[in-house]
Amino acid sequence: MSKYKQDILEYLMMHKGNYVSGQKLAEQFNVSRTAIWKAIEVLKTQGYSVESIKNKGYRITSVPDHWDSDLLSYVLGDSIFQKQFVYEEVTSTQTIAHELLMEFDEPLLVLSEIQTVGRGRFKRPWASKRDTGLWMSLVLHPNISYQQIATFNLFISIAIAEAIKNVTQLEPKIKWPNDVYINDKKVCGFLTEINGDSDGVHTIICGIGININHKLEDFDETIRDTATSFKLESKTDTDRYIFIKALIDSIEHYYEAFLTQPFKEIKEIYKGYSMIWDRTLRYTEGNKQIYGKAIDLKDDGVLVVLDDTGERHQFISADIEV
Ligand code: BT5
Repeated sequence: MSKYKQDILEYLMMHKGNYVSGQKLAEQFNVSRTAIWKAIEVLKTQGYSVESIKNKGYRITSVPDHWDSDLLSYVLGDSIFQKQFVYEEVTSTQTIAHELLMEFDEPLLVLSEIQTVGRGRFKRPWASKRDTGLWMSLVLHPNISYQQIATFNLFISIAIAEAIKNVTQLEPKIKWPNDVYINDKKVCGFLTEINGDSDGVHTIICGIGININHKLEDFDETIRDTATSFKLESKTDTDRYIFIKALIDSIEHYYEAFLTQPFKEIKEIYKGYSMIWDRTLRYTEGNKQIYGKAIDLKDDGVLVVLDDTGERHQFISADIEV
């Protein structure tokens, strides 16, 4: 049933706006009209609105707003992420991705409606409310040196910021090394984990969390003043399928750039999105904490910060307090 459903769904989506007769669908997929009717009923139970008019046929009028694996596969088309895993609920898509990568050699996309133990860097919690955001992990197999991985986050953060800007028309800003903000509030955090051996990095597991349709009360008190969502900033709902399509396209583009170009080629684009220049901010890395201004981002991704006394500091990853 699932295969029919996916085929029928794809066909109806391709002809969205038009009616397609049951007879036509039956011929197309070489099944009975009853089988078509049953598949349409399944689509309806999964949140699709399908109009059916006598002598005209079927027409999709709206799609579900929850993650549906068939619709996702249709929307992402011939993306490099052909292996997609969609869950209702997981502890963390990052944990699932680590398990799945043992079984598959190709790029993987792991998505869940809710995470019960979503995590940020250094095991900090990541709030992942149901039906509101995008909680996703991507598995990639780059075959690169340990040195090269240092700039991966820089490419990915541009990919995320650009997708947000294109879909929402908002002004996302990158907070080095792994956050995206809108109007000084955090809308996205991502983390990059790697597997490698003595030859270099062979697997990247990149977990991305983006707040999309959250209302203020969807954030608990601990982050209500510091977090934001597309909805809170634009006062309108964003179609998560349109956004994920834009995001994956953008990530594929910048991942290709990461593999083929040095960071300096896109450094000016990065700086244009960056929110940390010309501001005195608090930088914390391990036990080290300073107040200073970022003055340079080197080609290898190292951030150079000048403190109040004029001393230079270099960071490869730090928490920055805005
Ligand atoms: C991050 O960590 O920002 C990386 C978050 C990565 C989340 C994704 S979701 C899919 C995948 N599966 C996972 O389990 N994780 C990844 P960090 O820089 O450590 O920031 C964590 C801090 O952000 C927390 O301590 C909170 O202060 C804040 N925070 C937590 N949830 C948030 C949210 N939904 N929106 C904004 N801020 C949040």
